[in-house]
Amino acid sequence: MPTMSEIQDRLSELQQEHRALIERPNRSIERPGNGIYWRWANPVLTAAHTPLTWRYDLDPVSNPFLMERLGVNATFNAGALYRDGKYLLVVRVEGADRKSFFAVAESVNGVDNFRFWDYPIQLPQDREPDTNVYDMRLTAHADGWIYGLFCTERKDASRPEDASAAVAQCGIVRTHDLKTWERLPDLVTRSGQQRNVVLHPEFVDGKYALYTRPQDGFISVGSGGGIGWGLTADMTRAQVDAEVIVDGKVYHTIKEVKNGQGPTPLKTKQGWLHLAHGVRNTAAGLRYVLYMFMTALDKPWVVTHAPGGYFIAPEGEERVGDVSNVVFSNGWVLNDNNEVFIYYASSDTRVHVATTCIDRLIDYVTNTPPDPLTSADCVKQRSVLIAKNLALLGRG
Ligand code: M1P
Repeated sequence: MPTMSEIQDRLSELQQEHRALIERPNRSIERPGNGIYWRWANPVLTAAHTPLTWRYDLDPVSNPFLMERLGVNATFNAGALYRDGKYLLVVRVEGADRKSFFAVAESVNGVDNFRFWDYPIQLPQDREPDTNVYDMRLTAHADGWIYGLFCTERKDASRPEDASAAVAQCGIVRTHDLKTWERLPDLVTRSGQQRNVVLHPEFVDGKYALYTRPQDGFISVGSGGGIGWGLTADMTRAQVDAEVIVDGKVYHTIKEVKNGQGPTPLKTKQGWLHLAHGVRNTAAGLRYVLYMFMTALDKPWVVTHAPGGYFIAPEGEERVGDVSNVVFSNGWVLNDNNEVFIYYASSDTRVHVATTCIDRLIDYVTNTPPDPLTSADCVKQRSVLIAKNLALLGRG
């Protein structure tokens, strides 16, 4: 058996390693880069950032080997909010037992030193209990509440013989401080399954507006899919009776298989800025990338600008993880200096940040040409750019 002094040494070593990870300064990379955004070198959150008190039993009597008792597998897909000069993330934390839960981590500069609050969020279970919850989108709504919309997953009771058969729906909570949460009934729609539901921050025609993602199956969207849009009069009994598709799936594009709204859209003078994920299939499995579009200020369900291709695709270590070749974002924030912090997760494993500003994003979205949809038209599109550049360089 280890002696008390050996246990103490091991604890000090663990604490030192944890502190060094959390306090490690981050740095932006990729200059000169693509001019649209800058990635930061280190992930802002990993499983190892979770407090030791969540994972180890620190009592030398019940845990003389100071073993990890409740492991954490991953931290990813974080909702985000900027409040009182702080960057707050509601992170999807996945235990070694595969269950996800939510926990708040905060930082004063948004790029490093993220620290989890002492306890994860105790999500009220006063309605139909959830088996698994994930991917919360935070919306500071014009009604004064902060809403958290997330995926609640439960066993599909109609298929007891299939242990994997599940139903995904949109769970809803609201809060003023991210500490006390009120659980509201799940969103009711006409779709059998829903994921990636996001609340628009303003009333539209006096109603709450929701971006949805109707789907037939748990993984596959089937004949459904696309980013939908619907209205509800009341978030305490949210029900969307009619969904229109804002941004659909398109053959041979980055969103051929499925797509989904990312974080709550950002309001700009030119329109609503949207970040979304698009999914295509490959021989190596699904590939998730992020893309952007803009919708009209007075009609947030109408796309006005849609740059072609992806905005962020997995790179380097981002390409590898529990679900490889995935980037996913459900949180970004606009701070008081018009800077935008994009929190994106890679391969369902860790959270990264990329930074930019509103003006760059507006320029990117409004001036990047759309996807011409065929190889021949892509060559024509690129040739126009090349000819212009060669003329500018005196080689035209
Ligand atoms: O594994 C990739 C992502 O898959 C799902 O997203 P979607 O419903 O759009 O396919 C979610 O489970 C998400 O959490 C996950 O990151």
